[in-house]
Amino acid sequence: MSLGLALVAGLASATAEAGPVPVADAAELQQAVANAAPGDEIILAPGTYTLANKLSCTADGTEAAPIIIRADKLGDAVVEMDNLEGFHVQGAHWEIANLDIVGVCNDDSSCEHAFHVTGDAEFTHIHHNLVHNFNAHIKANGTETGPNGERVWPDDVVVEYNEFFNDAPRNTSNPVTPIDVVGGRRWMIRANYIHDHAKGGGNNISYAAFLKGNSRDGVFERNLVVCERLHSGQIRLGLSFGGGGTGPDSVCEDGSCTPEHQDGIMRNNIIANCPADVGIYVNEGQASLVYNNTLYNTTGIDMRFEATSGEVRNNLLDGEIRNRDGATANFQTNLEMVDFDAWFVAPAMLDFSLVDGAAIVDQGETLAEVIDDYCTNIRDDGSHDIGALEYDGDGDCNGGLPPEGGDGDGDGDGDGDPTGDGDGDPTTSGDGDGDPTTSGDGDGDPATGDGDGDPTSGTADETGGTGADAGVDEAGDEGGCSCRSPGPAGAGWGLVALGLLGWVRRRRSDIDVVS
Ligand SMILES: [Ca+2]
Ligand SMILES: [Ca+2]
Ligand SMILES: [Ca+2]
Repeated sequence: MSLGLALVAGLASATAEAGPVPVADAAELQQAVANAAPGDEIILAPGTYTLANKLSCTADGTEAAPIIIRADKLGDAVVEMDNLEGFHVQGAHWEIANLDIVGVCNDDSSCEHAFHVTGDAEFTHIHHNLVHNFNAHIKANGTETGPNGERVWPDDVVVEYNEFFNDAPRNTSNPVTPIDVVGGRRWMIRANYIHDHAKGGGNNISYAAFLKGNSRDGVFERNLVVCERLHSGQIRLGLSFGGGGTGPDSVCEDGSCTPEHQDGIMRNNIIANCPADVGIYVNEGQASLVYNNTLYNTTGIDMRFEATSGEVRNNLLDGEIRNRDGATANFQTNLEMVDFDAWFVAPAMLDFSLVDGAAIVDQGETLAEVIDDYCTNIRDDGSHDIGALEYDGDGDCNGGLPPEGGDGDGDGDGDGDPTGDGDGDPTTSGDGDGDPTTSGDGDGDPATGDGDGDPTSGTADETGGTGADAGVDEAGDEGGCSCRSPGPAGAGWGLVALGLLGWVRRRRSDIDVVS
């Protein structure tokens, strides 16, 4: 056999080994994950999978050959968990999609994470999943697993088109935040629907999502956050850089938790019904950009502490924007204390169709980092509008759930750099994992010992907030998940036109039938 033929044969053999891996029960799923190799596509047949143990996703996929775990469509497969965490992603290039993942623990403190993303789990892609009844649906943190035992963090993770919620406030004092990320770079949190996160125990403070731990270059865009929909009470905040702060410094990038985030952007998000606190909270967010968000029925936007700087522009809200405790962000062209009912058709139903657009249409600054809007409509009428929606006559999306579409990175500049700065360099900063301090993180995670700081972290609350002043989370680290649903718009988000409530009922109904 010639060398060429041998190579061809080798390739054919490798190809034959990769590919679809059908599974039909939890034991088969567990085995498929344990044996996973690049190119595997683990496909869950319709049914319910009750995990006896967490799934350790340790192999490395590649960009060309990721390791995929999915159902054919959302609703087919229900993954039930009665343990601390479900998918523990530690290798690179895992993609998990179309799963209904539900925590079924009797004790809320025992169902922590559907997804725990740690170490060099680069390019994890979580999309089109329905994830409910966890404390931190997605949790991410570093581990001391670098080549020389240095702490490394998951970078370039994409969480998009997922729904995260809880049926009831979590009866726990552990951190409750559906997307809880400590360290890591270039995280993209896009077009997720996060609602009804609430912490029934401890300090009663929860966030929809945060990136902290001296993480960098994070993007929140086109997410829908509804703090209170199925239930109400407690202190519920929307999106955050910094959350309630992180400690000790050894768990943060560069061995320092100040700032909590660098060079992040929040754009084109809709955040609603967080009456007890702010919709956007930046805690030690250096060079943070808060652009073109709509915040309905929240107390506003807080930029807090000396390490916080950046720009707050083109936002539309019925609360206020504040620099607190030494923050020095610039505010431009925002509309505060707005009477939404006077300008929009049915804001309480998330219908932001215009009644009177005089104050917002073409009244914003044209910002290079904001190319499209919440609906992926390119802002191309020459003058940007204020808020998450651009009323330039294109399309009929005026709120509701975030639609599928756009150019992939959402910034419309086609350079593949989700920061939208048009510099076309998505890897500018490297991952900066070189933290030589291995002094122990004191996280005391009783189950996995993986340094995620969740159940018993006792992390110091460095911000010292209380009550409605919030912005604090008493235990530090937690995370949520978001995923996307299959194929073209239709299965989930496509039902927007029927109304958000109708959509939620329909999906629940579908799932009930399957299970
Ligand atoms: Ca890394
Ligand atoms: Ca315009
Ligand atoms: Ca347009």
